[in-house]
This record gives sequence, structure tokens and C-alpha cells, in this order.
Amino acid sequence: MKLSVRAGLSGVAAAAVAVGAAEVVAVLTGPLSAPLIAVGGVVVDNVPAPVKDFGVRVFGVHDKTALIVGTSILLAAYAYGVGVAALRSWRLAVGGIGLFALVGVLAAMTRHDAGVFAWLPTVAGAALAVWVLRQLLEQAGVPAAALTLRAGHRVRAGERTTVPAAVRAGAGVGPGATTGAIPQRADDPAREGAEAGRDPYGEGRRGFLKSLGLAAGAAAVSGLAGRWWTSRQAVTTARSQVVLPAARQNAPPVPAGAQVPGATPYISPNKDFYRIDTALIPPRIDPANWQLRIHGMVRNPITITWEQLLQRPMIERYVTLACVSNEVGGDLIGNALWLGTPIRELLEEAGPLPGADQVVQRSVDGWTCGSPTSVLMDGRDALLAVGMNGEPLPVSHGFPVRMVVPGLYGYVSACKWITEIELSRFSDFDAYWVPRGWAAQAPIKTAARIDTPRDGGKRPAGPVVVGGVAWAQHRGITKVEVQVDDGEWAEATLAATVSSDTWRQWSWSWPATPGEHSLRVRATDGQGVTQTSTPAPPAPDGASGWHQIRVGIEN
Ligand SMILES: Nc1nc2c(c(=O)[nH]1)N[C@H]1C(S)=C(S)[C@@H](COP(=O)(O)O)O[C@H]1N2
Ligand SMILES: [Mo]
Repeated sequence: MKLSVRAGLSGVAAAAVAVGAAEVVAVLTGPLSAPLIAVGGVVVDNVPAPVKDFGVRVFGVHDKTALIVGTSILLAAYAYGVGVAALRSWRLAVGGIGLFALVGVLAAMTRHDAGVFAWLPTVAGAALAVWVLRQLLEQAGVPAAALTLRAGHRVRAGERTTVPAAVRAGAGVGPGATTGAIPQRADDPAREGAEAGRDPYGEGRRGFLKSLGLAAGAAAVSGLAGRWWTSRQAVTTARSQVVLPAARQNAPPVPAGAQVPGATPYISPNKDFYRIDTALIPPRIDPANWQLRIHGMVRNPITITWEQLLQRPMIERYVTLACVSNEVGGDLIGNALWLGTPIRELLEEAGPLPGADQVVQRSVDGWTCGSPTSVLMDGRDALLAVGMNGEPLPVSHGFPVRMVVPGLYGYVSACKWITEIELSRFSDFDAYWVPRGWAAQAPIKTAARIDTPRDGGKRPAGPVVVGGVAWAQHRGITKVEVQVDDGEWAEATLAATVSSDTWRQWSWSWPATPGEHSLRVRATDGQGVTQTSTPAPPAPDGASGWHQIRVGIEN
């Protein structure tokens, strides 16, 4: 292994140890203070909208994992460079680590709600990285004399003269012999090995690889342990102790015929429910510390605690949430049973002032969204929700409290980890996604999706059940039609549904003939408006166009 490669790998290992150690320190200073997460968070909040859209399109709900992996790869490449740079100048390497630390500290300190010690994980990690890099480089065969902050000391050809004659004579045996680049310390184990007639670099290499492995192992163990520990601190326990109040009004039962065989489940289980948010790590809030402040353009500002919220009248409702980033035919949509208190009653107590046309909702992590005041007060079941499918909200879906508004896309209504409601004007305040190119107001567009048969699938000839879901939350679905190739539109059978606030399943028996076919679907809402055929991308206010699939029918 060439010296430069050893040095590069040392750099990567040192960075890994730094990140791992930072995770452990972040157990004390908060998960968002870990440098990888902090830097990733800054990226999320600052990438141009098209890049973000690309991320969601390509990685879907895995966009966060992709971001963390991407950030890690960049860091590894940088650290490799720092390791190699150490061969030229130790100062340069330490400076490189310092620069990394600076970026991490700035990111951590500027995150919303950053604690006074948010800088600590990065600084501790960086200090450790300097030490680890030094140890590894010495193991790799760099003379200790080269690893000082004295200016201008680099590993020069002259230092190679310390390589014993026996080693030089054994050219072709070890990696150093072919490159002629491995500087030797007087006490290098390779020297004794060489003198004993063994592979002169064998032990040095084994020692180095061992240290490298040790560093990588330590990094992985500390990183995973730190992450594991932070993720199960207090809140998990607090969540498991929550006893949800009984609903004053239960949701109407799901009618027997709501589910079409082969279609998506009518109720999306919590573990499968799509998740979209800007939080790299979901905020963890102890309900005991939670409170909601309703203020701004109101006659009577209110603050309520978790206890007070649970005392309020609760209702249970099925509502289908949808993400504006959902492509035609996409799956960023889910239906759940929500337990919560009507937000309208709270808003009425606060008393919005005339002109306050926007209800700005703010999450503990600083994310904001804004819904029209008129929509939240028009009598629909807009909820300040605490329960999802019979459980307290899962942490990633907003525990302890979130908003759920039938008929509005999530990014303009469904604030998770909510802690503040501010009555304002659309002309006075732009919520998180608005300056990033998304519409300030976005009712959900009528849409239909074919779930069975699968796109690109093959079927034997004969009747094929075509089925799927259609939605136009709060307006309801009154008709779904299917078209084969360019034939006549056929009316599908609508399944039963709980209310106009959820999606509705449909099915149609297709007398399929052999050959390649395309199937198209379109829905009509409760106001008699059929969804437009004109395709539109998700930005700025939701995708449109008819979902189409291809199916091969065999002879
Ligand atoms: N705090 C917070 N709430 C948020 C978001 C967010 O990024 N942060 N994203 C919104 C978006 S874009 C959607 S589509 C819904 C998704 O809710 P879910 O993850 O529970 O499905 O949450 C909304 N609430
Ligand atoms: Mo969304």
C-alpha cells in the first residue's frame, strides 16, 4: 500500500472517529448538534428548490438517508485529502481538520434551538481526529518529526535514507520498495523485520491495518451507540406512558365495502404511512414540556399545556393526508384515524382580528406552514391531533401534537411537532416553502391512481379487475372512469367511504384482450369537476394529469 494511500485512509479513519465521538458527545448536547446532522440540516434548508425536488423525486421518502450518505461521502473524500496533505505539512492537515470543525460548529450553532454547548461535539470530535490521525500516520511510517506544527517540515526524500540497506536491497518485496516513498523511523518495526530476513514491511503494514481497523471499529461502535442512545432518550418513555383521552365523538365506522381487493389498504398503518419533513432527526419533545402558544393578530392570546390540551373535547376522524410533492400515480399519500381537538374552537377562543387571513403554524424545529384562517374555521374537521390510528402520534409523525386539515396539502397545513400558532396575513408572512418556490395556498387537487394491475405487469386474457384510489379531500369523489387505449371512458364502481375527507377506492372489471394496452383513470369530485388531463409537475401547487399504466395481456 502506497504511503499516500495509507495517509489518505488514516484521514478517513480519523474523520470517522471524529463523527462517532461527536455522536456520543451529542447524547449530552442534543442530537441536532452532531456535525453530520447539523451540516445536513443546513443543506436541507438551503438547497435550491429544484435540487430538493430532485431529491424527493429520486429518493422519495429516503431523501434524508441519501443526504446523510452523500454528506458522509463528501466528508470521507475531504478527510482522505487531509490525510494525504499531512505528508506535505502537518500544519496543513491540522488546518484542514480545523476548517471541517469550523463548518460543523457554525452549522450546529445556527440550528434552531441550538444549545450553548452545540459546538462541543464537533470540537471534541475534531480534537480527537487530530490525535487519531497522528497515531495512524506514525503507524503508517511517517516520522514523528514530520508531525509537528513547525512550518515547512514535510516528508522529504532525504528521510528515506533512514531505510536500512537491507530493505533497499530487498527491492520488490514490500510496497515501499516499488514506490521508494516509505519513510522509515529508526524504531520502525519494519526495520527489525527486514533485519530478521522477513517481509520488511509486513509487520508495519499489519500494525497499520490493525490500527486502522481499530479506529474504524471504534468510530462505528461509538457512532451507533451514540445515535441509539439519543434516539431512545426520555421521549420514547414519555410516549409509551401517554394515555389518550376518549373521543367525545367517534369516527363513523369504516363501511364493509370500503376496501377493494388488491388495492392499497384503506387505512394506512402507522409504520407504512409516508413521512415527509425537513427534519433529519425528528424533534423529540417531552409532552410535559410541550405547550402551544396562540398569538399574533388575536384579541386573546392563549397558551395551553399538554395537560390542558388533553382536557379539551376530542373527536376522532379519518382524514387522508397528501403531499404536494406526490407525482401523478405516486404514493406520498396516506389515510389514518386521527384523534384531536377541533382547532376552530381554540381559534374562536383566541379571536382572530379582522384581516388575519393566515394561520401560521410553527414547529419546535422552526419549520412553518400557513393555512387560510377561513378554511380552519369553515366547520371542517381540522384537528390539533394527538392520536394516529389509536396510538399517540409516532415521533416521526409529530409527537406529541400536530395539525391535520382535510383538503389542504401537508406543507400548508399539517405542522408536526407544533408549538406555536400565529394569526397573521398572507401578505405579511411567507411560510417555509413559499420563498422556495411553492404556492402559499394549496388545496389538494382531485386525483386518481391505478393500484392494480401493476404498471408494466403481465396478465392472462379474460376479465381483469382494475382498481385503485381516488381523492379530492373535503369535496369527495363522485365518479371514477377508466379508459383502455383510446376507447370509450367506462365508469368504475365506487367503493363505500367514510366521508368526503378520505380517499375512496374504486374498481372496474376489464374484459381484457391479448396485446399491449394502456389504462388511464380520471376522477370527478363532489362539485362535479373532473380532474384536468393537463399534466403539471408538483411545483408550485401540486401535480395534475391522468395516471396511466401499461399492461401486457397474454394469449
Ligand atoms: N414540522 C414539520 N411539519 C411538517 C413538515 C415539516 O417539514 N416539518 N412537512 C409537511 C409536509 S410537506 C407533509 S406532506 C406532511 C407529511 O406528514 P407525515 O410525515 O406525517 O406523512 O407533514 C407536514 N408537516
Ligand atoms: Mo408535503
